[in-house]
Amino acid sequence: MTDQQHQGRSTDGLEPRTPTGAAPSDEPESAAQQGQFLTTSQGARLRDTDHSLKAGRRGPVLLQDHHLREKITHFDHERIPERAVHARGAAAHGVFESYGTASSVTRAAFLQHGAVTPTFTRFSTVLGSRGSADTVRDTRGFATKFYTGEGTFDLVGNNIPVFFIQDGIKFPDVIHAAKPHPDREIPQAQSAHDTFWDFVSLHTEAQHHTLWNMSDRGIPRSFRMMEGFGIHTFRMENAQGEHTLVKFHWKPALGVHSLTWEEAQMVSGMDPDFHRRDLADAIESGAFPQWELGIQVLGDNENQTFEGIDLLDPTKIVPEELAAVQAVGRLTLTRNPENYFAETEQVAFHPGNLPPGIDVTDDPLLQVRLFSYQDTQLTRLGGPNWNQLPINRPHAPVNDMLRDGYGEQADHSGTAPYRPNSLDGGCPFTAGDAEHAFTDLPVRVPESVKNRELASSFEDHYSQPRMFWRSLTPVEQRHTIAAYSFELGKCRESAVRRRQLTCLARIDPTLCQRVADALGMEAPEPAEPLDDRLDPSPALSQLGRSWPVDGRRIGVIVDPDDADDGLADLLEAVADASMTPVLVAPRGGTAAGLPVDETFATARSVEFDAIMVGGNPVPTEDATPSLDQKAGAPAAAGIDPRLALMIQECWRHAKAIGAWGRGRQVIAEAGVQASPGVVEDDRPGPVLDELTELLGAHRVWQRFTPERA
Ligand code: HDD
Repeated sequence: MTDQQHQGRSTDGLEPRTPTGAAPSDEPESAAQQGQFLTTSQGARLRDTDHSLKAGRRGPVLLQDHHLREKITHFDHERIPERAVHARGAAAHGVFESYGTASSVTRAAFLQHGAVTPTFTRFSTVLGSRGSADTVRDTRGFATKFYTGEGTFDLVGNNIPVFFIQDGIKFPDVIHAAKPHPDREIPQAQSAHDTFWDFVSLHTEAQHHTLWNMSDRGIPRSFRMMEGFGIHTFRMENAQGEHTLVKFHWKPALGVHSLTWEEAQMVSGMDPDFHRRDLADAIESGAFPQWELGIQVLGDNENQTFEGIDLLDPTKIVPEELAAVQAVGRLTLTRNPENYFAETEQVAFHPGNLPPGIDVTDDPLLQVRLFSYQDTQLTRLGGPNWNQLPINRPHAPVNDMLRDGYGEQADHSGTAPYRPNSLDGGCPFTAGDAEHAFTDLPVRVPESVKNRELASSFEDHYSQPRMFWRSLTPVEQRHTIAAYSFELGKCRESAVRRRQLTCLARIDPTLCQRVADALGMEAPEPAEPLDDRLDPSPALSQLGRSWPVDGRRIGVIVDPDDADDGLADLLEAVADASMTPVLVAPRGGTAAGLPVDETFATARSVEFDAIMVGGNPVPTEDATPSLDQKAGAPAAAGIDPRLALMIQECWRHAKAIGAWGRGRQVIAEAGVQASPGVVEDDRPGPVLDELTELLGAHRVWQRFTPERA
């Protein structure tokens, strides 16, 4: 029998459908600022919306004013509870194109050859409130909704492949420890405080995730330059009914890149929306962010282990050198949301949104998540009908028997919302495999007794952090040492610091010693021998490869009174290389007839991936020498101190610096000598070519000396 749910639908080209099957275009027009006249919510045209109805010009406001009451009441209820975690986020619509390479392991239609599926992806920080800064040290959420023709698939992952805890029952505990202290509600969006380090040093399963957080992964340069991970092991089923265990990976086309800690802190102050802006700007400019979705195919076995690694333990990875990540499709983010609240805020993900061919495993973290996400929306989105919000509507036809409740938008027809029935034609029918039904895979549950325990393999908390540490290059290790030194330096309780040092001793003695030195404490000996059972995994390092430079921002600094016609060619060449030129001058207006984008009063080095200096602008009256002194930079004779600061910061952050013409003298006066990553020429063209080459590696890594992390 054919199920009505699958008539005439394919995976691609789908439109959102309401529970009654109505497309959004059938709905009343909800977009504002479009019609000719302003109306009430009931459609009555308004004569005035600026004055309340009063008893006389100077008299009291009348309760009778129904427009006033509607306007104020609606405003009073505009806010909804922010997410308990991942409150701050940015999102984009996109499209997922399947390569078909996963068809041997899954029957999911959206992973078959040529399938094209609309998507919505939301990136987030975990700890901060909705208004917190983007560039804090934190894990980033990476959640994608695939609106497949067989039902929505939500891949709700992070940019770090392991999680803090092994059993979801501890989630409230780790979040209570990491969120601001309950008395003063500080610090905001930070892990650098006592309760966080108290928790992770007591629950040592968290050490692996924490080490990733302290590495450069905790401060991404851009959402577009992050990996994503499904973290848990999932189970797939193919058309022949065979099962496979898999782990999901997102690989960014632009590579994985990070800020330096000083940059991250500066950006938090000068542009708290840095990542949000970067994502929206890139999409708007046509530099569409892309990721390849890959899977590690791990075979299914009774123990659910791979090379001795417990696949049900979400604090463990499977190194790519042991199981290659196989590309199965490509995600391209193509469209910014039109309304932040309606889309980015109201989108609701749920790891239990699974299409036929993909199922969960018994990972105890995932199992608890299956309850939590459904539940949290009841408070956050005000009732059980949040799936009817436009952004959450499946694109597959829905024919459920859920009825009524707050926020019900569907006008369900029929008299018998139960099955079987004899009054509504007995419909709807249930589907079998042939009609693409979702199947709970018939996996054998090992005979056991009820208990509150984990398998003994979950007790290994150190072999993988040690592997991660040993996989980092020296410069990445130095950044990590600096991060621990900062975070533990913010802890007031010496017992907490000492306990965390005992954890570091089991990861690596040098790491422990260097952090202890920074804290002025004694480094403890490891309580157990170091666990070297896993070889380093070079894939875990961010360095050593070259990547496309699309969307990188190049600050072009000129003297507007001395700029020539070549400037237009230079800006065009930057854009032709898929990067964004930003024209910077001491003052606004134009330079060589081109609009100045940023002035010395608004621009700061951290906005740019590289700079090119092409002139020596005369210091203006509003130049602030104190800025120069604050950064401890030597006073530079004859150049604007804000420009000197910009050049010196770029130098400190190991960014490529280019100079042509009179700009060569400027960078020299700012204290920048000929050295790797400093490109000089008489003409801007060759400078740009070399800068572009250097940007492929993201930074001039040689510039980070052992002393300067
Ligand atoms: Fe979670 C949101 C990722 C464990 C409970 N989580 C949330 C979001 C992401 C993750 C990306 C934001 C989704 C969005 O943009 O709307 N969470 C993870 C990952 C985990 C994880 C990768 C482990 C592998 N989460 C986890 C556990 C629990 C939760 C164990 C509860 C027991 N998560 C929630 C939540 C949130 C949430 C409180 C807040 C808002 C929401 O769900 O919709 O229910």
